[in-house]
Amino acid sequence: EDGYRLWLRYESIQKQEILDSYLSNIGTVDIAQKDLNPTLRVAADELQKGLSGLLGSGERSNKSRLLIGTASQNPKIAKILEKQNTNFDQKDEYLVFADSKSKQTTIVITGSSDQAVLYGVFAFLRHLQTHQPIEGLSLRSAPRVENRILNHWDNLTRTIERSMSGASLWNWFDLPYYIEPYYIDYARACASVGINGTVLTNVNANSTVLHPQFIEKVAALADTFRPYGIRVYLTARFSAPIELGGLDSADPLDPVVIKWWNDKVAEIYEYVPDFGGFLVKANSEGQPGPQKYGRDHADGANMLADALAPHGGIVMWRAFVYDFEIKEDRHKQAYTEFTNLDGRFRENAIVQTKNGAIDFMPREPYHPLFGATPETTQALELQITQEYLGGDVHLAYLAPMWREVLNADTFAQGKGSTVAKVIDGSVFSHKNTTFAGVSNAGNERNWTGHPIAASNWYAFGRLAWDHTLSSEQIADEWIRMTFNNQSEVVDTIANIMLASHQTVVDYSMPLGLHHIMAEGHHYGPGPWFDQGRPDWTSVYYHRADEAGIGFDRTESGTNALGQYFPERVAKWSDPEQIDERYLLWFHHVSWDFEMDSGETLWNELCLTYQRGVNDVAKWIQEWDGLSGKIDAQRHARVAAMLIRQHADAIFWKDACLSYFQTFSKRPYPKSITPPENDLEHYKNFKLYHVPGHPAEQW
Ligand code: BDP
Repeated sequence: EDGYRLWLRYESIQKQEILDSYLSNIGTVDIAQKDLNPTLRVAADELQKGLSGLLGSGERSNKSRLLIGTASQNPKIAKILEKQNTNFDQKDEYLVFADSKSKQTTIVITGSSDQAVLYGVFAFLRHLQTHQPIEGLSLRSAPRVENRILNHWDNLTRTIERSMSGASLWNWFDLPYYIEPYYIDYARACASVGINGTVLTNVNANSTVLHPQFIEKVAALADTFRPYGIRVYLTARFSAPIELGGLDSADPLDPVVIKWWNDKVAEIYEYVPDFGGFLVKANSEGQPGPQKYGRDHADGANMLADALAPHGGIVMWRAFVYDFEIKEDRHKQAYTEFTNLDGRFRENAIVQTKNGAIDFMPREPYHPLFGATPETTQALELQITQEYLGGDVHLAYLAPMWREVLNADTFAQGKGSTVAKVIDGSVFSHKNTTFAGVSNAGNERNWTGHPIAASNWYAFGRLAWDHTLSSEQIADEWIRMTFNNQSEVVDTIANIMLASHQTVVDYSMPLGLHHIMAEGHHYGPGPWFDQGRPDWTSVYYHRADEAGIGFDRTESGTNALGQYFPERVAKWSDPEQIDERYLLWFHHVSWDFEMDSGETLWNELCLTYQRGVNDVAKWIQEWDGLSGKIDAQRHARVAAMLIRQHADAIFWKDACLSYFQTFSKRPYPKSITPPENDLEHYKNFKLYHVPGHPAEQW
């Protein structure tokens, strides 16, 4: 059991009474052969695969039947839906239900499109994998967001930026001739949670991917993914007209440049008729962009949007922008630039915004840009890869973190204007709604390195489909499908997973601390780091001194807080009232500041680091208790990684506390295990064992 099958394991059901009930209600699969296009064919194949795995060789009722297909392609389904007066008015909406009469059950898996039928098949199989009753079966769901897209930060050399799960999945050298069988399993995994797009290449883009030799390779991947409803996207390097086209400019208003992109896009569509479009990182961290020519982000985005529009493509223009000229607070730059451009973007130009304003920190307050651009569609970009959350080594289930952002109220149109509702278009009524996640999949046998990290891929897809799902429900489903349905297994793993994000925050960057990681790699601590451009250091962000710690972003500081809506500002500008999880993000407070618990800030900081460490120690015990209850192979791998996570957590705590104590000059509270070494030891530590990582010594 090496984890390759992810949550699509379809292991035979051992519980007799559940198996019996399924066997008597799930009959022969009836799929009309007429118009059986590739999507319906993979839906039928998946169903067969799932049922033969789950039900094994058990005899299925010959009285019951299972109908699958759309109304237009399967007349029997059309008849049933007509009788029930069922219509579909939403894209990719599926409907799965059972109609039982004495000993005979008819199960129908249908929907508004072929794609919806495939989603319905996966929903039905999930129902069985999680041992839900078949009586009264009725599943109906439609995606709340149109584009649900994985962003792969994969280089053409097959390294993956900020990931540790092996090499890139895309075997460019052998494409287009050789289709790795795992491409299909990737597509199945994506489709099973409703993901319908994939950006194949890194945001730090290489224009070579736009060369016809590469487009041919991209087309082979697109052909492979198409039956699963997954469209392919690419990152567009803004200077490609120069590098690839031999032009002397990439000015987005230059007719020659415009023509180059129009031709390039038309060429791509010849190879990939349903090409999704481009994702662009421009004028950020050294990437080329329109500002070089005195143009702005809207000029750049619109040029590409216009090239893509006739073919039905979109451009996702990233709001993660900051340049080399340091402004007073990097936190403010995206908001300033993009609110000024609101109303200028084409309908198919979407601004893609990270969940927070700095950069995927272990915990960030939601980005002030959400809700601040009523005329612009904004996509949410999450990071599935755990760049700042212990790489693929630490156990961190991220649904609770994403829920925090989705639930956050922006107050854009009064109370209840949550980030989720801004993204799904219900606050400002936008088209092309988009939910993006930086993928954590690589060519490791189990795809994601840490076996539990696959839950984040799963959770991303489920939330992109339906952002109202709870972290608990998603964890519960994933555990049952990935491991098994024994309640002790489900409860133990769920408890660990649901606590894990908070735990990682506790031992790394608690109480609103951020960007205090080591130089170059983002794995371990480096709160002392103070070299180079200020906003790449740690001291710029924690601002610890003898008086206290934290970044004053209120009116008395940079006033980045002022970029939020007034209701939010009112609450967060007062250190006594702000949610303490964001305290040091917005306030510089004294070491003796009194926390809700009654402890001083210094003591609370120490106790929080210690709690993080203690939590991981507890998990080690709890995970031990699962021995023999889940398969040995994955059990052993997680157990080993927890030991490393514990050691890393201690390292974080000891490094940070011994450093911060040089400012606080206060003793550790009694219940703290004091750091094992002196500060120099932590400062001198270097991590050398991650070859091939762009940061070299990750
Ligand atoms: C940062 C990563 C960097 C990415 C950048 C981005 O450290 O590798 O290129 O984000 O999102 O988190 O563009």
